[in-house]
Amino acid sequence: MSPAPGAAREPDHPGTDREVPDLDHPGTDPFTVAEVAAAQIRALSCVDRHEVAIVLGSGWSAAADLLGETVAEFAAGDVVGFCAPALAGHVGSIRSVLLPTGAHALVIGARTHLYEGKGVRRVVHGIRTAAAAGAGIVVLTNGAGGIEESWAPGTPVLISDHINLTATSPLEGATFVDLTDLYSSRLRGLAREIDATLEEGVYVQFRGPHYETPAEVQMARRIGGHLVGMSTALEAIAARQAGLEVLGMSLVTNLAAGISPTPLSHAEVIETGAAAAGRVGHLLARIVRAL
Ligand code: 8IG
Repeated sequence: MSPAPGAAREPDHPGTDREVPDLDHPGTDPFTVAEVAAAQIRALSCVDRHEVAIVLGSGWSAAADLLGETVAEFAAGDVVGFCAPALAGHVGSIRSVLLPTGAHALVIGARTHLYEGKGVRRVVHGIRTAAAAGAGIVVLTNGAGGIEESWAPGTPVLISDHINLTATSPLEGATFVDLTDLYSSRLRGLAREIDATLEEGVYVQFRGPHYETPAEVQMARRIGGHLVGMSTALEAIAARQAGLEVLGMSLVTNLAAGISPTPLSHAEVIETGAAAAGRVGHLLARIVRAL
């Protein structure tokens, strides 16, 4: 017998006894796949509800050990719809962490980027899974290029808004979602209670994977951007659709192209991230406890 269309291209997964729908099949409802993934996470972690989700981007992975007690950790490839990470410097695991407040956090170190070419559904699957796992808040972190000269590499910045230059959306069909105050002013206020010196800026998402030309960075600046990166905006849109409150934070790991006289390198990004890891990890842990 041939399988139903859109069914069972994923490998075996624990916590499910039904056929796993294929996220990439146009006939598959991505929210159904997220429900299956959330059920697997419940089964794997024995945690019924994760109240907060945290996506760890470049430079933020040290936070995973500082947030609280890791209750369970699994490879992204063990949960339906998640992909193994494409890149060195990106963690590929998903953790269930018990916070000191008694809340449970789903810590997603396995981000799929648009530039991987796996489609927008994969990019936002972690967000939809977090919502299905019970999260009401998502913290999106990333490494980014800084347009503001005064932001030295290693500076954490709160995202106040975004400009999506990817020419795509995670929403399908006539789904008109309001994005006013997408990066919750309430949550930014809580973050600034932890560190009053935190700066804020507008994040501009490019598709990548190349970095910008200096002219593109000047364009991003003139249209109101302060940070350039290759993630987060699409995830934030999906989070708003799913009813999540969003806190976004960038770690400036490099000055954007043309702002600094030296060319960009991925090695520099990793190095700066590593140097800032402890500091921003502690900052993130303190903020998450206050949410
Ligand atoms: I880390 O300068 C990091 N990610 N687009 N530009 C873009 N993405 C980035 C950059 C950058 N630095």
